[in-house]
Amino acid sequence: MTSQEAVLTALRRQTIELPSWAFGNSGTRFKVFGTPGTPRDPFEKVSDAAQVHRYTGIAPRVSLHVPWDRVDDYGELAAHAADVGVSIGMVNSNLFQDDEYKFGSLTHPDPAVRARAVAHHAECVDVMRATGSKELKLWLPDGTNYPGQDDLRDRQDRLAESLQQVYALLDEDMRMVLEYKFFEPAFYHTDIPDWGTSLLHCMALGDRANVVLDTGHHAPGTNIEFIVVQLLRAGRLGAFDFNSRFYADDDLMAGAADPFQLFRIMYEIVRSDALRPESGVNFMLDQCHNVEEKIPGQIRSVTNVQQATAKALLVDRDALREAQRAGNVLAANDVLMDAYATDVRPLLAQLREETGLAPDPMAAYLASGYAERTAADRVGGRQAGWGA
Ligand code: RM4
Ligand code: MN
Repeated sequence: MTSQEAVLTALRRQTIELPSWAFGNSGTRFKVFGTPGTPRDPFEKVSDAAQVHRYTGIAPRVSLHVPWDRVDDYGELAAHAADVGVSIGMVNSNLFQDDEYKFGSLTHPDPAVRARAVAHHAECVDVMRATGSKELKLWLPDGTNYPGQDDLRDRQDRLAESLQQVYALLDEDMRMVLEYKFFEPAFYHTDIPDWGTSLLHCMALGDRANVVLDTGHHAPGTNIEFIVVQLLRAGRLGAFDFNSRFYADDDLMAGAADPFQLFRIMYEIVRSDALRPESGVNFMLDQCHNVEEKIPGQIRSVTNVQQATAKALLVDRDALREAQRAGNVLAANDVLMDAYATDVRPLLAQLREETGLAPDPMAAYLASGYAERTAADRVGGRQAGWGA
């Protein structure tokens, strides 16, 4: 059995990055429900993210989204982050909210629109320089709704050229991560629908371009852990966007829909020794909290990922290998299921207590009075969120 100390050592080094947009109001196409105390600007989003770190101890970075997190002085935003105990993580670009992008952004038939989409990344890189961020994240909404609407192959060529221009904007110590999504907002074809397409573009770009795996961006039944294995083998897994899906891209709390899948994914991470920060995989959440409280929603998600990780670390890999070599199917399956069935909550409570944290982050946050204070303080002003 893996020693408890080895498990704790690995867990002590784990970090999870939080999305700033999880703290703003979001919703469905039908309704955005407001929440008392919702941040009114990016500074308040960062403050809320810092609460998640304060109680979990493993969420020290906040991912920004441009333009949603546009501020006059990004240095000031980074300084604020440091003041509240976190730092700025990835910078996410936005290629889906301008009228010009109706028929695509980086793939658009009109070179002027493509140039505009590339130029947006120059702004993002400036934000990275001002905040100390080292990762630029791209998710491409481009695609078509009808067969024949545009030329599929030309769009790939245009995409490759635009991506090269974006890649060229990066400083030497910066990298790019490229996300895929199988459908939506386009319904017939998507220009980066899967990990293979993302990987091909990353490989054409260079060593500093890697794939982002958003757990919500696959067809039902897809074996996501297998994709994780392939990308790790190729040294091209740049980041996760963790969330849960029941139907499509539901952006629900990580581990809520299928904690066993999350465990299987984290097992492959542990198996390939990719949990270490030096492995270059950024473990991020990409979620929104439409009906649940936002800070608690993030705390729950972080602890779900942490629990799945602890269980993955508990897998007795020697016993597993032995059973696999012997062709003992049931024994091998048992080894995994044993680890999955372990209640790791006491172990995680111990981990927190040794660093001076409360054993139960959710209870500690709820007892802190932060939600009541912000609900009283953040009155008036424009609410920041989607489209802000
Ligand atoms: C996409 C994708 C991106 C996120 C946007 C808002 O579905 O998951 O990561 O930034 O939504
Ligand atoms: Mn995502």
